[in-house]
Amino acid sequence: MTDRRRFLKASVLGASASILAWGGKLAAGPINRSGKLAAGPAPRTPPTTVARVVSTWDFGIAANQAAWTILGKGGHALDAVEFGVQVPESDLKNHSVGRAGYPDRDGHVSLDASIMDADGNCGAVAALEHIAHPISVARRVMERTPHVLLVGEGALQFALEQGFKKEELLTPESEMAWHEWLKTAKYQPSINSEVHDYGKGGSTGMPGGANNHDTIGMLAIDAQGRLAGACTTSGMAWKMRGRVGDSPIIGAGLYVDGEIGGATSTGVGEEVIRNAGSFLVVELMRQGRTPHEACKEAVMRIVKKRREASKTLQVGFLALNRAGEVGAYAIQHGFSYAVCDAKKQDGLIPSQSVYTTSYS
Ligand code: SD4
Repeated sequence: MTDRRRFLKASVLGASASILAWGGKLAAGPINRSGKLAAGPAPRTPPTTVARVVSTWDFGIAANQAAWTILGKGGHALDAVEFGVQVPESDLKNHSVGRAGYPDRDGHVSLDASIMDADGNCGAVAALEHIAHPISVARRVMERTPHVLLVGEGALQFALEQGFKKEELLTPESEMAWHEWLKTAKYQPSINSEVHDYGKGGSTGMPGGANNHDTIGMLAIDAQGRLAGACTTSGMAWKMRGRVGDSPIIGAGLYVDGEIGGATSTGVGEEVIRNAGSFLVVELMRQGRTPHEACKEAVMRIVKKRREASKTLQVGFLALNRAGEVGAYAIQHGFSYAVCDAKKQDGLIPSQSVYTTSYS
């Protein structure tokens, strides 16, 4: 690099840093040589003022309805997503999110969650134990700490300092399922476990309950056009102690950009992390793809890299752009997403997928 180019690069970085320090609101565009903000590419879609909330899987219907109690009254998207995903976090029949989530292979229920708003504010917790609403702890991380992600003991300590109650999250039913699993201790993530009856074993033959993974990811846009997202899970059942999935990783399980839209994911988190999945979906929307096209491309990246493995694993993406358009795509048949707005509060839409054979 020539001295002149080095100098120009340094000036640009310097200008950028001083704008950030000043706290001014950055426009979409890059910073030009004079240090002024240049106009960036215009977002493809105009913002909507029609409130809408979407979330993963059929348990998203009830979660959306809770979110709608806030959105429908003109409330803030961030409050709506936090309140909405608390529904599956509290549901004792749901063994993949919050209380009653299936434990890791050593019997500990450990939870992952993240939350993000349109301005890039975000917070997350990972491997958090004993707290029934990890999404609310994630929001506190966002609003009351200088950090983005707290994990394990530190996350628990912070939650307790914030007044959250320490609880036993392993229910007798989940404990029984874990003991059943210990008989073989075979770790085998199942596809679309959420669509089976809770706790009945399902067609995967997993002892004590088929739903060994399924996450709620929720995206909302409120009547003022503000976007927000939340994602919460107990992760893969019987996972290794300390394992963290995509859900609390900003850019993997969740990403929101107020100029473009938001995305969230469900399925085998390792595959989503490898591809920075939700960030990728939002960036593809920035380049002009619809939410559906962006989700499909993100899924295809995984499939291309993992052609054999992808035949037996599930990953699904769900996206909402700032115009209120919704899209989704999954590797396997069986992924669905719930959509709620002023017209219809209990919509459930089957996602398109790469493979059409149902393994569930
Ligand atoms: C994880 N992505 O921990 C989560 C699990 C999940 O549908 O979404 N299951 O990897």
